Amino acid sequence: MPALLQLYGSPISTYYNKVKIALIELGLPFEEIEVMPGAGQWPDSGSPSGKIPFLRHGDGHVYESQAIVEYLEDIRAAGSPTLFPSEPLQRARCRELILYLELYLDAPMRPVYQSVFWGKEMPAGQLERTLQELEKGFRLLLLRTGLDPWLCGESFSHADSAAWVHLSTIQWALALAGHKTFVQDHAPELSGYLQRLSERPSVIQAEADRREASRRIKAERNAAKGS
Ligand SMILES: N[C@@H](CCC(=O)N[C@@H](CS)C(=O)NCC(=O)O)C(=O)O
Repeated sequence: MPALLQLYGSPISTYYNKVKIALIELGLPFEEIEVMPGAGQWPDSGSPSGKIPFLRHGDGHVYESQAIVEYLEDIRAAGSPTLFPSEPLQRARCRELILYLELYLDAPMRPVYQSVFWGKEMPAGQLERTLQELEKGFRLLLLRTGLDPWLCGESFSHADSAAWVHLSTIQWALALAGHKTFVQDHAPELSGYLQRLSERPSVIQAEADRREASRRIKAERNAAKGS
């Protein structure tokens, strides 16, 4: 029997959910093993960078979400669903859109996440700098997609799982930072697309698990504070 795919990380993590949505969409059976960043020692129980997610498959490990989803494509059975377009230039555009999301939208948000989700102090002027960078990120993304109806055309692709985790988290964090309508105001084209994504069964499942894990982790933290 082939080894089961084991996804390590936390359902509250954006990059973990990018991979999880891909696994569900590809119809690959997998097991989830909950670990927080830096929780384990590489190579036995952690990743070289300390980051999550990572994948274990038999005796092998794959680190970095993009390497993981490309591995999933490499091992899927011939004729089974794929999350990459078949035409090479469209495949390249799909990978390009993932990079836009990760480099020009997620990366500038990191200091804001640290502040609104983890209570760290934000350097002076950081929010304004992030908002400027986001405007550029949205411009790049929208220059290269017609949202017709998905990011890379007619079929849901790896770019869409990345888009959901990053865009929904950006919206949530900006609402907490007092900019609830920023995405709507600066990239109104994304509203219908985000609605479509939120109705996708793979996204509904990942979101339900994220909410549940988030509630549990918060309760554990509060209990630890009280003890
Ligand atoms: N480039 C990595 C990014 C993964 C990442 O940043 N994961 C976050 C959780 S969403 C993490 O582990 N953060 C802890 C850290 O930065 O040390 C990937 O694509 O897997």
